[in-house]
Amino acid sequence: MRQHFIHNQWVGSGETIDVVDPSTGEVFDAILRGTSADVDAAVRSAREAFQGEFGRLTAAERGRLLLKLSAKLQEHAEELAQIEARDCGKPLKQARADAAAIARYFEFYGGAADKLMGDTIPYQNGYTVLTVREPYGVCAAIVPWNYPMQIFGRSVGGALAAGNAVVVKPAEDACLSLLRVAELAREVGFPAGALNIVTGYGHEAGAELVAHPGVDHVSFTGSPNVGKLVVKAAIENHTPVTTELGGKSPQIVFEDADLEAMLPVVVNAIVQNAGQTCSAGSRLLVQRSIYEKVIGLLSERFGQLQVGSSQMDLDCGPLIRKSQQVRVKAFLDEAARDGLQVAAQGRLAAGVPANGFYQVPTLVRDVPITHRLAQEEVFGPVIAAAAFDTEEEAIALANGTAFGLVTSVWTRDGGRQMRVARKVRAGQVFINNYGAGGGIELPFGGYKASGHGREKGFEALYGFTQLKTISMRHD
Ligand code: TXE
Repeated sequence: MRQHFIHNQWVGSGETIDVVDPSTGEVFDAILRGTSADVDAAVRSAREAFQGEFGRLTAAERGRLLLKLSAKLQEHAEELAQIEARDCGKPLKQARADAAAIARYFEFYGGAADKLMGDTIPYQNGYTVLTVREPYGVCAAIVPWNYPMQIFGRSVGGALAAGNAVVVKPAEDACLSLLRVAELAREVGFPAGALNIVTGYGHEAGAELVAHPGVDHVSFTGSPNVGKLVVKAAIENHTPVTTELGGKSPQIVFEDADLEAMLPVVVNAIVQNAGQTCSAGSRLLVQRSIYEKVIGLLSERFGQLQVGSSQMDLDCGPLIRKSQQVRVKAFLDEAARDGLQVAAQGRLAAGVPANGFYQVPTLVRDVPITHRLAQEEVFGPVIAAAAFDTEEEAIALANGTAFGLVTSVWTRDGGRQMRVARKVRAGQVFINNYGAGGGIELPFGGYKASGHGREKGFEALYGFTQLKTISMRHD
């Protein structure tokens, strides 16, 4: 049984939550079901660190600590990948990429810690005005189960680099890698309280944390509905919140696109992590003149996709839990009832454990923009394809959902690339590529219902600081 990590100690007792291997459906561990007392202890510990040893570190010293953690994470990359693969059901190669990514986040933010600067502002004669970026104090991070290590890296890495102490509430479905990361942080010398982790349910420990008056900033990654609850709870204390709430991201393919380059990228963008990716390329918009050709070529590729356990390390692993499997199936059942046609599906590999939460990759064609399959986040390996005639129509379809996280544009026409990039309402646009999950250096976040604020890249550091303007009259 795993305990909470508070003030550099393993603490807590009481009720537990089973940890299930999505590849087999078997329980293999347990975590503590965190209570309000646990959350309170973690927030107090973070406050103490911020006001004490951690808060006194210089920016360069903080940066060095993050770099040390990055090196440690690299040393333990295979161990962390194995933990993540089992806990999340990810194929090992994907978990290895996540282990490399968390180390890279700490490397990036370690290097950035002492480069976070303010401005001097020309003002009236006799004044010197400057801005300084100060940490909030105690930052809370609500981390989901789809990319525990990556999302921890981007939210906690940035928050620590900016000088905040952190309390993390990871997802009840997958958090074991993060408990190991916390232990490694202690090994490299993070002062007690700089990083705390309280495990438990979202509606219990998570809700307690975001509503805690001792929390100065919240970053939340999860579902749009819970995102709203989190914002409402935080606003009671005037606590600022950064939200990343998923998407329904389209890849737009024009008739002059390089299909050989596009096809594997489109497949990967929906199969990666079994489609449980906020930035999954879950919609495909193809110009009508090449629509049938693209559906044909993609169908061939989908037909070859194999689904298996994390250890089998195939194209696609299981979904995180039974309820997610049921949810994805319900989307597909509804599509079938509404007469939508499945163009192609992958297959379960021989020897797949019987009780895992598997869903084969599925390509659904001619999905009207009004259909739920084109509007809502399925969070499974399901891609909704549709044809368009003109550039204007492609942009209207791309913008035709509540979300606005990522869009890609596939065309060789330079003018069109930039016109479409500027007209789509999305936080990230990729031209002739798709960066689901990648690009630690690239600011990432949503327009519209996909969220508020930016994570990743240098930009994220601003979100973990508050700006103070100091105006000095000297004449
Ligand atoms: O999300 P939840 P779920 C989307 C995706 C998925 C759907 C449901 O479409 O199918 O959400 O997944 C914590 N106060 N995404 O139910 O419940 C919870 O413990 C504070 C998109 O797993 O939003 C977990 O740590 N925290 C997404 C985290 O929120 C609360 C990633 C996410 O859980 C809470 C995951 C509360 N009241 C799901 N209730 C993305 N953007 O990548 C729950 N939590």
